[in-house]
Amino acid sequence: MQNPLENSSSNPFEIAAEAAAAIARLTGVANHDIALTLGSGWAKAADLIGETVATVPATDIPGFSAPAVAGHVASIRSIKLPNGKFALVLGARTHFYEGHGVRRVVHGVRTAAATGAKTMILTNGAGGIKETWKPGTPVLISDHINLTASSPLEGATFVDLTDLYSSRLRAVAREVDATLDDGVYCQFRGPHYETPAEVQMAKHIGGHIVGMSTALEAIAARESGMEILGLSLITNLAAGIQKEPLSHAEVLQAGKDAEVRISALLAQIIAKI
Ligand code: 8IG
Repeated sequence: MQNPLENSSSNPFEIAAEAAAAIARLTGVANHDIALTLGSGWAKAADLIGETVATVPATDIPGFSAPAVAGHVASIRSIKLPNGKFALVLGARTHFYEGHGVRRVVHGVRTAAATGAKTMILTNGAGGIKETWKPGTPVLISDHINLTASSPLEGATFVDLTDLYSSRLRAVAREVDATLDDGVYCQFRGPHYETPAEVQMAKHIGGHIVGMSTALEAIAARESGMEILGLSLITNLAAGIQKEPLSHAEVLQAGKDAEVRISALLAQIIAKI
């Protein structure tokens, strides 16, 4: 079945509205207040933030499809928070490197906005450039550099990206954990990791974190009027910063080791939003 988002004559916002309607029908929750995309290492957090009301396979919702990478879960969950609000958890992220186009990459964010979510929490597993960060360190994203040469915005849509990663929400996160460091996230296309020279480039242009997601999603979230919190789990030091070669297995292991701490962190942040 062809994904409707890959048909250039379709309207991505209409498909997001259809997806939101399907989520309302399949979860029984008419509107969501906050949405989360859980990247590598963050999946367990969903269990801690509240009571899961419904779990829906992402493939039952217009515009979504099965994920390409082991360790990413293809489901959408509705969670009732202790304060009575509802969180939409997007476990299925489409990455830009999959080559399905940027509309598919940001469909989860646009769907979240169409369900009523006013806050978008974007999490990821990423490489760290700051040598003081050990694998397993969560950091706040303070800003990004989009190195994909792409944008989710179509036509002459000029969107301001000042304070894209909300300073208010970063302050909320620091009320929970005052030791949280922050950094500028560089989104590369991937799926290869960077060369050490590319990591040095990222460092020289002001980057601290390297990854393959989040920036395009944040742009779409801002376009949709949501307030954004970005969190990276540093699962490895970026190529050349660490002496050993990078491996996906190591990345998954670092995520597992940090899971309990970062899940609790995220749950406590959400309780304060
Ligand atoms: I996890 O070192 C993870 N994702 N681009 N570089 C890039 N993406 C990543 C990395 C990394 N680690």
